Amino acid sequence: MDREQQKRLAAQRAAGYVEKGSVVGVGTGSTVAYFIDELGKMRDEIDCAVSSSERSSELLRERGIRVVDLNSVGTLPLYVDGADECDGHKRLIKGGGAALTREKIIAAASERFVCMIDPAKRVDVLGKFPLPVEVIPMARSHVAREIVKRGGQPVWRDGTVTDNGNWILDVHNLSIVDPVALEREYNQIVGVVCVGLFAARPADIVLIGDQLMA
Ligand code: ABF
Repeated sequence: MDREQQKRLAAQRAAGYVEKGSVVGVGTGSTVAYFIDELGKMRDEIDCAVSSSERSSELLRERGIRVVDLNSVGTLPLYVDGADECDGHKRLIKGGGAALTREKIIAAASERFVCMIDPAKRVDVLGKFPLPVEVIPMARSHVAREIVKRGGQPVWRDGTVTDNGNWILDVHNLSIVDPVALEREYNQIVGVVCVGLFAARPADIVLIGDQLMA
């Protein structure tokens, strides 16, 4: 089964977690695009969506799904998103799609976070995928120097501006044996808006294709 079929299966399985009449938190990326397709088929059974990116908002609206601001709803019952890497403890690297900050906010505001991956993203130790870090533009060089001091190799994702008007540094050559500690450490660097480690708040359920990760 190829990667796209795996992604589509995961999205179909994730749709099964959507409660009737609920507000659904929606992530960003190509796997989420399949999930949005599934939501479109059941749009009369959901209330509306909270979206993690302008791109996902556009896809949702094209399928007739109302998109609302997170501030207008309370805690969400469900957030569904993809990831770039996932370890055996459901901790994730996210942000390849430059939507990490809003994704992390909605995940924090959701009772259940269902993450959809294809098998290639399942790793023992996070870090082969460069770790995205969203920074305030004026702080890019300062944050890069601080990351170098901590053993990382940051590369500016030149040309990418996030939906929040910020920039991204991708940190290479990491072997993240303690993702919670690294998330906390990078979060302390002045100028960092968000770290693409979802470890303090990992996924609750991980779908690898249509298989539930134990
Ligand atoms: C998004 O999903 C990003 O955090 C992550 O980079 C992306 C994975 O995208 P895809 O599903 O296209 O592989 O949430």
